[in-house]
Amino acid sequence: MRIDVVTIFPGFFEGPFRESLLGKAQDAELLDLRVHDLRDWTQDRHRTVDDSPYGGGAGMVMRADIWFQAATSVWNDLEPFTEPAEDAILPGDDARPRTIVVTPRGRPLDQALARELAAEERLVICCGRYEGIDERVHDDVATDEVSIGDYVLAGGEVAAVVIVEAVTRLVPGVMGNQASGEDESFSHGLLEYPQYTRPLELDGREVPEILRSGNHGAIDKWRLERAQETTQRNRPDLWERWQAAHEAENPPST
Ligand code: JEB
Repeated sequence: MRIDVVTIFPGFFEGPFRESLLGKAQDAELLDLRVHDLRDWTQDRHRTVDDSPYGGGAGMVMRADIWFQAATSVWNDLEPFTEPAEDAILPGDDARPRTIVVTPRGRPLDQALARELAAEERLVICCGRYEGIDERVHDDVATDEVSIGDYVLAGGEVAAVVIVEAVTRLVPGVMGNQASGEDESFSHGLLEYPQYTRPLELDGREVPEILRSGNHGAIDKWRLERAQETTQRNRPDLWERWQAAHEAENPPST
């Protein structure tokens, strides 16, 4: 899988994309992560990417023309200022790869969307700053608008790292183990059960007796009950959905 990220802060991704699993996946050529500096597509002395909003208002907006040039180069694998060929992919074309603009007004990222994106051969992620990006980029560069949650960040870079991590861990062979990242929280609709390892006792705090009993039926039952408890307490929204999906096994109590 190839992922291109376009940003005015390319240095931001150096750590996250080189560390641990992502670095190893790139060495193994399972992943091709490329980060591009949006300012490479500017022409002026100050490498300007923003301007004041039409209609007035606070702050600055990222210019559509710079984003159109950058996206066209990235889609067609061209250097900045290279003229696209006759048959090149252009803004608005149906043939463009999934191109995500991260924005607080996007589709909320969840495991279903991560799975959908992990099935793509190529992704492009566009990171805005300031008050956001000219709407024409949302219209004709983006195929997808994605948000990582209901809080306001200062820009799209952190959101891009989150999306890359959630997506790439689902690409076969990228995770350290071979469990393919899919038998965990959210895959079965409940939060994960608590986990323990050695030491057995830590300053008087013991690992629950049942996990050492060897009774796998009882262990499964205990884990399900703990998962149900934490889901009910921390995520009433998920709990309602899970209960609805399991009505048959869990008949309403009187
Ligand atoms: C993503 C961004 C900004 C109004 C004021 C300031 C580009 N879940 C999320 N929260 N915030 C963002 C996001 C995602 N994905 C996000 C891109 C940009 C915030 N800002 C700051 C946006 N709108 C600029």
